[in-house]
Amino acid sequence: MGVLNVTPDSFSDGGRYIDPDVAVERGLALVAAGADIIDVGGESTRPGSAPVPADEQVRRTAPVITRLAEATDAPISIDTTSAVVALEALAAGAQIVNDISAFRFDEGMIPLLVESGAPAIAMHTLAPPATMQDDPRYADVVTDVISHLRERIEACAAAGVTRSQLVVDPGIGFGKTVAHNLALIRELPRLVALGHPVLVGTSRKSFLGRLTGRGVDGREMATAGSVAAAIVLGAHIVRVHDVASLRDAVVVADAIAHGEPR
Ligand code: PMM
Repeated sequence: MGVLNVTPDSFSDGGRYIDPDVAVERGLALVAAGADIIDVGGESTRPGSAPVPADEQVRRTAPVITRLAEATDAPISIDTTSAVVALEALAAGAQIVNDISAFRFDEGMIPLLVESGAPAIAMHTLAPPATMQDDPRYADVVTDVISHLRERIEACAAAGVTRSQLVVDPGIGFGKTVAHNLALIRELPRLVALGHPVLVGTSRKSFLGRLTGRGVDGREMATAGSVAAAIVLGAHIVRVHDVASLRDAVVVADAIAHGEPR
């Protein structure tokens, strides 16, 4: 999954793709570099960030999704916690909903999944981005994240979402210390055992900076290390900014985990 943030303020690519022409060009470049999914977002979720109104998210993302959907067959996901934004994105040609709140922040989200049948990513976050990094604590991070995601799957299923629609994501960096992030990746097989496809998003995140001492623009090799580990430990989808740089690491880790591609 390649990241396309149509935002002025995302932590690593904020402001770069706010012009729709540049965003569409970037989205197509991600696909040409090997991305199987383009994840379009109109709201930064960096720690401390404030929510962006739904109409502004729609204004940023819908025109880009319309043009991308005309230009490529690669599935497009919409990275939002707002049901209105997700609905407009699906109408514009997106096929997947990526919700960092696992459908908790907007009560319209689960009904939208039932209505649309769209595949959807349920990510764990301890709290909204504004406060999530204020001293995050767990009894046991891996057990707590898995029980939370299991609870969200059950809430979706009870409302009529088909289980096969759902992908789960431990939410690396969302209300987590470095130790929490490392434990979640190390113990990924326990999340894989839930029986849903697993997405892991480590790309350029601050725990990689803390481990390597590098700024956000120098974390590509650190991202490669984390992505390779996540794939070998069972991740099905990895969400990255620089698909061109990371494709080879993904191909090799995938071949080690599952055998050569046919
Ligand atoms: N990380 C960010 C945004 N959206 N969605 C999912 N499913 N998983 C993630 O880890 C994730 C996400 C962080 O912000 P960025 O778009 O600036 O990388």
